[in-house]
Amino acid sequence: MQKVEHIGIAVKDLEEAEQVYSALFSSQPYKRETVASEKVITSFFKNGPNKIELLQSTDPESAISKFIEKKGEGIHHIAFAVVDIKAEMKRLSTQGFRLLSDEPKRGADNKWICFVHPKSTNGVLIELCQEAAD
Ligand code: CMX
Repeated sequence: MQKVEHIGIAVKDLEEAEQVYSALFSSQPYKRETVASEKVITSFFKNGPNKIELLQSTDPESAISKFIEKKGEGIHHIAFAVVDIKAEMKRLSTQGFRLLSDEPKRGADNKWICFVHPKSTNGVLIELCQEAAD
């Protein structure tokens, strides 16, 4: 497991949140991307070495909708870069961590991803992220 790849923030209104974070960082998002499988629209900011992902739900049954309903807007997950996601998934599941998929899934910003259930990790949803080759 390597550096923090990004921090995901659940928001109700992506356009409004983009304005807030553009003002905060004095820069515009570098990418907006819909991830149909996760039922989200994402918007990415780079601030120095740091990356922030804003997430707005596209479906009332999505993970982001449920999260906002229960906890309100805020930090939704922390993503860590990994070199070999399958090896990391195997390592973590062998240690008893609860992975949320059996195989890596395609995520936003050209990544292979896998989430670890927050009940395994002291209440924080963790994402593993491997740069996709294509
Ligand atoms: N951070 C911390 N805790 C969280 C959480 C989060 N992001 N989301 C849910 N929880 C907590 C709930 O508050 C609840 O806690 P309590 O039991 O103490 O009340 C518990 O987890 C619920 O767990 P659950 O019943 O197993 O599952 P949910 O239906 O609430 O779903 C989760 C939670 C994490 C399994 C689901 O959101 C998931 O599969 N997430 C992975 C996919 C995802 O988040 N996609 C959106 C982002 C996509 C992207 O980054 O592009």
